[in-house]
Amino acid sequence: MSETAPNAPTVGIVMGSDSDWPVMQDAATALDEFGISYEAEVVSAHRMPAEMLDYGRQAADRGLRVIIAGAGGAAHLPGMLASVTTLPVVGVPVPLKHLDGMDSLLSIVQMPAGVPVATVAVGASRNAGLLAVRTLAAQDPELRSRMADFQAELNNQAQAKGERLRR
Ligand code: RP5
Repeated sequence: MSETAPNAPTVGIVMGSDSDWPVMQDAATALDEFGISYEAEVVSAHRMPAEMLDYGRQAADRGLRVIIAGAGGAAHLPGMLASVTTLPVVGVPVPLKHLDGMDSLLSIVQMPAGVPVATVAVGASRNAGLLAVRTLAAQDPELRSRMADFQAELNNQAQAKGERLRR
């Protein structure tokens, strides 16, 4: 059995390159809003394969509970991590200069049966962060209550927009 450090992060945000950070930082912002601890790392599937496999294999024992993985182009990082960890992996297709992120999306979403990656929309790393919060909230009533408040606020904002249109 392994020991988890008391201040170990709960969510791992990983990406194929530091050039993905402008997209991936919205996941970190969402986690910050809910007070969830996280780490952010570059772990390239293609340029750092050994480190990437180590990261996935050690993630659960280090105390991580969800991995958010973003990559662009031939975006194999989320799927490869999912193949070596039992943790839920949320995949973020990062759009690059060509193909509008369709290459990233298809690389991440088309996983073989048995190895799931929860794929969000192209560039939608905020939703990846919120999905990580929901995953943690399933076993945390206080966090679930804060997610309910967040959703109620979304509802209020949508209603207010509708009212402005009707005026
Ligand atoms: C992918 O290649 C990375 O996830 C990134 O989206 C893309 C380009 O990386 P850089 O050439 O900017 O480092 O593996």
